[in-house]
Amino acid sequence: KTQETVPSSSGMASQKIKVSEDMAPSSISQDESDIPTLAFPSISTADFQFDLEKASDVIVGKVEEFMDKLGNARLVLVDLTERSKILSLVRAKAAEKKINSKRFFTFIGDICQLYTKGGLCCNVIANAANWRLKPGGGGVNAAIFNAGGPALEAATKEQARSLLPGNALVVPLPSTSPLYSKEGVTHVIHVLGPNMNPRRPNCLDNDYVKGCKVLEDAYSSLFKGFLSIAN
Ligand code: AR6
Repeated sequence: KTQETVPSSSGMASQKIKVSEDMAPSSISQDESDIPTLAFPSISTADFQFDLEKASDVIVGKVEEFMDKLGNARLVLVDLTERSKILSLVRAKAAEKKINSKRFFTFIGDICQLYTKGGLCCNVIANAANWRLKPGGGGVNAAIFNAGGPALEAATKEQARSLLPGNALVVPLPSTSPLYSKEGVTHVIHVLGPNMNPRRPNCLDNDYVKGCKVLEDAYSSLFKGFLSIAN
């Protein structure tokens, strides 16, 4: 592997240096693949138009709550670009709360190519889903269903046909899915967050009391789902 295949920018500078200079990439993937790791996007903050300040408070609060249940597992918040406002907000708030950066960090990249493009081993990825658990619709949902292929769609249908806001659904990925064979992802966890977009179903009309509660429930369900398969 060349320099280009290691994380182009992983929120934590120290991690970047470690991956690119201190260790041989092959030994990294070996060591890292033993660590249960959940990569998750920021639920509800793009198409569902949830306020970023409020969402970052919820994310950091929930991560903090689950920290001592993690064991050696890791949580990684992912977004596509280094200009991601949600990643900056979460990084700053996590640092303020002195959250262990080995157990929780941010990462820039496509959640469907974390291993092949970013050198980051994540055995579980979360999806910001729609209530019908349908492929398409843009955002990270379209990307994950696309990368997961028909095997992900079939495995999802086997588990459930719909999801209520604030809930998560753990889907074991068949080894025929490219996400499994290429990226090492064994489970996808679909999460349905609160919606503030009037053009999408179940819009909460800016009710952030309810919205924050639903977003908290969504992350609780996600992290509990992850822990149920991590250890
Ligand atoms: N890798 C990593 N992060 C991504 C990727 C990716 N490939 N694509 C988007 N993000 P969104 P929502 C980030 O809109 O707001 C869908 O149509 C993105 O920058 O995907 O919960 C579903 O079908 C943002 O930070 O999810 C639902 O109807 C985060 O992922 C609806 O959108 C979430 O953005 C859900 O809306």
